[in-house]
Amino acid sequence: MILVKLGGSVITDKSRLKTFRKASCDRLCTELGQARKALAVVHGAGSFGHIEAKKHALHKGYRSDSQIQAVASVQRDVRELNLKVLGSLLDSGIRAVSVPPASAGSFSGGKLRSFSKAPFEMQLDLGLTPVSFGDVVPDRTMRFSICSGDLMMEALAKAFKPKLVVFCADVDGVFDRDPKRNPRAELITEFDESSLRSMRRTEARHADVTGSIYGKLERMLVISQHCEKCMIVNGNVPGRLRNAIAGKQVVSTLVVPG
Ligand code: IP8
Repeated sequence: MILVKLGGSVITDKSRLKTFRKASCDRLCTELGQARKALAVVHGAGSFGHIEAKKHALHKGYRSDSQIQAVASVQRDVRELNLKVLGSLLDSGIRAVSVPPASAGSFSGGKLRSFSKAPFEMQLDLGLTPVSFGDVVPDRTMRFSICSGDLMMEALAKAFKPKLVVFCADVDGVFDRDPKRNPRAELITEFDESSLRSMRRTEARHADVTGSIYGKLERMLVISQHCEKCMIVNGNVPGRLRNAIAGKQVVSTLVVPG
């Protein structure tokens, strides 16, 4: 099985509320459609989730009744994005079905406490492609919390041990410095525990509601222990995802355990 995350920064414009990047999403789904392999897809929330979730501090859990309207509207908004992604996948010939995180997992303290692979397995057995996403979820101690798409990626990787895990980002991979600010930034082609240790912890103010780059990379290192190959590719460059799935050499960061 191949597990793919379509990053929120690729399929949406993260700076403009609820702005879907349809052309990018359609192209990535066309590339996925050419894979002809069992597939599970997870997508981020991008500007359909992060902007409003941050404004109402939904990642901090229940603070006051004033947040409740936002719990409902952010849930609706990420489902709106999910429907758009399903549309792109179906148009590419992929028989995609939606599996929201709370239908497979239960959460407390912002963490996934139990996960049932059955809702995904049943769809895969039918030849369908399950599609999950970052969402606002019920939480036993916080009353509600945010489940990131990356958390679902980790749960799915542990449950299904995929051959290949691909994260589609809006950059070529992990760099030694911020490539958007520093033109001399160099791509790290192989990222492991020691690369993580030598990285400065990203400051909290650079983090979105599901955490910093540092935390995301920590999670990818865990994922890399449960699959044959885990990589980050630039989803904005046509052909990268297709070639990565075909096993061809592509510009990327390979995330390796140990
Ligand atoms: O974009 C975030 O999921 P992510 C989910 O995968 C919400 O980190 C609702 C902001």
